[in-house]
Amino acid sequence: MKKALILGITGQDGSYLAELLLSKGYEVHGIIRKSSTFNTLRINHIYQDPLDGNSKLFLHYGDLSDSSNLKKLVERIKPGEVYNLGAQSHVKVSFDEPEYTVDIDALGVLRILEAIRDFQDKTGQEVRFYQAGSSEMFGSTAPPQSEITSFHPRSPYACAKVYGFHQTINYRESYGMFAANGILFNHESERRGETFVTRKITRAAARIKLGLQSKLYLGNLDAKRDWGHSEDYVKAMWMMLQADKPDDFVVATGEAYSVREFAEQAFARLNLDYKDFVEINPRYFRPAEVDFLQGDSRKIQKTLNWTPTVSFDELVQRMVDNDLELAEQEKTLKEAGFECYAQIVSD
Ligand code: NAP
Ligand code: G4F
Repeated sequence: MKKALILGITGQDGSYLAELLLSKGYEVHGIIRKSSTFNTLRINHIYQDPLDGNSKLFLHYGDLSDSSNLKKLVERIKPGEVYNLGAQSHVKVSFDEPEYTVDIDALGVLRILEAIRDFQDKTGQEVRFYQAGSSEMFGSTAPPQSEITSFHPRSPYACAKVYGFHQTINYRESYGMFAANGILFNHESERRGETFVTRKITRAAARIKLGLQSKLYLGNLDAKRDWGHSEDYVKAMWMMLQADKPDDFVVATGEAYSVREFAEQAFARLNLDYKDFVEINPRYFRPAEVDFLQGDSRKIQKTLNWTPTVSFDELVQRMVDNDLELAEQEKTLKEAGFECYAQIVSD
């Protein structure tokens, strides 16, 4: 039986990847962080207490800042594939917490690579490694961006991801490791974190529709992104580790839309005009913006036969419909006297 270890299993991509690997018969191990509240919401539906039966999903406490524990976990689990999706993944937050972001998103990659190298040296067993690189690495370089486009990172997050990208290649070239980078463009879903712009918009549009919220405050509406669906993108990660040789691939739809267009379409799905509800607030501007990301994914389409299946229209529809359902539940609970979803800051 194939065995995989996922760092970042509680995140959007980690949860879809865990589902995909379980459906392919893998034994899946995930690293979770100790938290004072439950942080396994996205994987509760696939988790079964190993004490209760025949579980194929195992969770372990760990953190990308803790190299000794990462080494122990790799030695104990003996995975054939490791997917590093763990990160402080919010670009704006990386300006507020640059040192922490670089520790986890850059040095964290080095720590897990070292843990794998040690294990391979000791056992001779191959461990295939996937590193979650980002289109943010292109920063201000003009679109369309492909594997041969140069990087010009514009945030602590993007600088850290560039480090992780090059270190992954360095371990491939220096030690012959099967180490692959995905350069993934923005991908969203019904499970997207609520502080990323797409989910912030779809949640707000649904809550506004039901009278639970009156305004939506956003930053730069003119930024353009190439948005796909996370379920398609985790398939690309898996394909990269099944390839004959390790390589780096851009994963993107090839189509770009502005934040304004996303908002327009999301509100329109609910028969609302975004202009009546969206206000610009400088709080959500970034010290440096990435204006235009649009990927050229012909390499992975040709080499690994990957294609995106969810269009922009379908993505917006699925996210809005999901958030309308959540807003309906919230409204019902509120009317029954329960306060179920506090509206706190959202970057
Ligand atoms: P996400 O939802 O923010 O999930 C991030 C995951 O990393 C969570 O499981 C989080 O755990 C975990 N994590 C955070 N800090 C950690 C630490 N110190 N040690 C170990 N784990 C830690 O992100 P995502 O959208 O799924 O993205 C997955 C990866 O792809 C990230 O590396 C991201 O930077 C990268 N990426 C994402 C996109 C995109 O558009 N989604 C595009 C390109 C690249 P908690 O749940 O405990 O916070
Ligand atoms: O949704 P965002 O926060 O995503 P961003 O910065 O593109 O980063 C995401 O995609 C990257 C891949 O390119 C990942 F590597 C990264 O981990 C993350 O998943 O912002 C998208 C755009 C930006 O231009 C931002 O300035 O939306 C603009 N925006 C406008 N108002 C806003 C807001 N973004 C957020 N988060 N909140 C706003 O109120």
